[in-house]
Amino acid sequence: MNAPIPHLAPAAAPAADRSFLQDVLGGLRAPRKQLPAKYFYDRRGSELFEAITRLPEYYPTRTELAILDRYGPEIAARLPPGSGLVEFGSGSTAKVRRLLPHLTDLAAYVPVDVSEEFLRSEAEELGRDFPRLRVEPVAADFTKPFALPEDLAGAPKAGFFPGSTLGNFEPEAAAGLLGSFARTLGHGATLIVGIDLVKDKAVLDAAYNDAAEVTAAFNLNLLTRINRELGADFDLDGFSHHAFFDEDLARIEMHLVSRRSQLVTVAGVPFHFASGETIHTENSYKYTVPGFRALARGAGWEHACVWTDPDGLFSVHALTA
Ligand code: AVJ
Repeated sequence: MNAPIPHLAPAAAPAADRSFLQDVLGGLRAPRKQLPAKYFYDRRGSELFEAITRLPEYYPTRTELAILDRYGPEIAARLPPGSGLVEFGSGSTAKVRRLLPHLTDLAAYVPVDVSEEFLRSEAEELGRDFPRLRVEPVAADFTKPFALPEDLAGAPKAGFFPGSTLGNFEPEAAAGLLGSFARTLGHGATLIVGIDLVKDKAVLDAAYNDAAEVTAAFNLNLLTRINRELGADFDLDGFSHHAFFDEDLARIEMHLVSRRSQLVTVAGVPFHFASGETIHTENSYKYTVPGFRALARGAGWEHACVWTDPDGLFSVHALTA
């Protein structure tokens, strides 16, 4: 048995909460404090992210949607006929809705997401809007192995991983994830992936430092979530949002900067923050088209096709296993 954790009833905490606690304690104990970006997306965090996607400075979502709209028929034609379409980390179904009108012979659409409640409600709504589509949601963390619905065993598979979510992973982990998608989907599968592209630093910095400070609220909401779910006492005024593009590593880094020397307690465990010390909360890697192609190849995927917008801001790739 684990030692009892103050402020929490371990026996009552579901497995997901326990790994949240372990990940937070582990991240704050590291010499350079960090927290996994996947925990941004509680209800409020998901709402704030939706608001980010509508900001004038945040180009990725609207650019990717424009690519899907413009090349939808071509993208859809890359999927094996009669395939089961698996979306990794589906969240909102806004993106797949752009492809579904061109995918009339799908065996099923399988949205995979950890947020079970949101997953079910989105799946139901999609089923109402596409009555001939079989929707088979799977509540799972796509970074860990999971099983596809058994009735799809005989169908060819396609994967959909939009939004440049892959950018949240270090290149080595990103390659590992692409490899695990290949194993989940099987031989002959197609994977459609959205990848944000390297561009002018000023454009990237602005996208993560919006004037309305929605990204700052999104970043700080992680502390609010930790306070509420893990019995912590982060002072929200004691931390500020910091995001910048590192040109050498080709990634945006987001941090929460301690504005003073302070002590914070998480589930009874004290953590000291020096003034100016940061918690690294997110990486968002950007790729060139050849750079992404090389990453995909190294993970066992053949690069079949790429679509971009006229300004070269964002890319959608078709890969085959
Ligand atoms: C959802 C990971 C693609 O990295 O651009 C947006 C998350 N973070 N603004 C991104 C995010 C800050 C987003 N991804």
